[in-house]
Amino acid sequence: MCDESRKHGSGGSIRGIQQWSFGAYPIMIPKIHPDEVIDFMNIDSTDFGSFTLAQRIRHFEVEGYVVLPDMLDAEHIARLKAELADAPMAPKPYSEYQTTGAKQPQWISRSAAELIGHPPMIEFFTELMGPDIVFTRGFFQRTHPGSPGISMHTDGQPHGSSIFDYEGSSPRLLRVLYYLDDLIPKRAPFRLIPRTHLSFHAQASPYVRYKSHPEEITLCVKAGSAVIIPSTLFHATHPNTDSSPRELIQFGYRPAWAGPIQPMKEWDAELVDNAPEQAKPFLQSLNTTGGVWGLEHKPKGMKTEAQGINPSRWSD
Ligand SMILES: O=C(O)CCC(=O)C(=O)O
Ligand SMILES: [Fe+2]
Repeated sequence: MCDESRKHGSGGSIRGIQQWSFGAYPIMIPKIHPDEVIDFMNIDSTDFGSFTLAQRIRHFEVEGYVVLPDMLDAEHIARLKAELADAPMAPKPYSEYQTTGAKQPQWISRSAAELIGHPPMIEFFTELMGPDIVFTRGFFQRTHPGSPGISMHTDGQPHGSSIFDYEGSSPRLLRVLYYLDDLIPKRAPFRLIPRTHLSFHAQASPYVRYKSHPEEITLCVKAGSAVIIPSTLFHATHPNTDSSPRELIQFGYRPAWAGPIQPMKEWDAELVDNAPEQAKPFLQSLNTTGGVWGLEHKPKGMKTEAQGINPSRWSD
């Protein structure tokens, strides 16, 4: 799956700074600190393009990730990039080369807002989670040359946390990562530890972080691919040692019943009113929940079937 054929100029190294040139313009690539280097990659070679719906659901639920290739075509990627080109960006505390949009991308770019209800993704989500789905958060990230990798982490903590707020407390939450550039081995490819979302072991505490893990794998997906993970899966990135940045739009979704443990600040009503029609069904209250305290032992109208929990849902 990895494509190393795109080369960007020619390179050399001066005092820890990698120098690349595009014609007459030299580009300095800051060297990655030795502590930040992960010196191995187990590149995943799964042929996700051939997957049936049942295989996609099984891979997501059991392995803890699935790739949906070709979710965005070249024109769509170019439009998203153009609309987000001037988005105000803020650096992460650990590196000025890792930047994230100061505002959520759907409130800056109409195309990013439409992407919330992207029909092929919603078709898959409806099979995975049922039809009542809440969009929880959008992120836009630009990972510049010289950025160290992201440490192994989960995107949710069941009691809430300073990084993910109460969004991450939802008992079912997923992230979809739309990559706007090819993830080649040098350009901050995605890392993950399969099946960690299933572990009952204390080492799977979502409050713990790891630098790396011997059984982690690396995904080198094409631009326009979407990677989908449960919030409780351990995942990370490699550094960007390429000469060009890589951009990512990340969205959070959950089934409507799986609300957060504490109230969250609602969306600005005006932003929701002005959102594209295809996004609106997912821009529900962030406090939508099926949580009830007073349960009955034998409520009226109990059903006798439910396809979404069929053990056979992983077979066609
Ligand atoms: O940049 C990536 O590919 C992953 C980003 C990520 O995991 C995060 O922002 O929580
Ligand atoms: Fe993450």
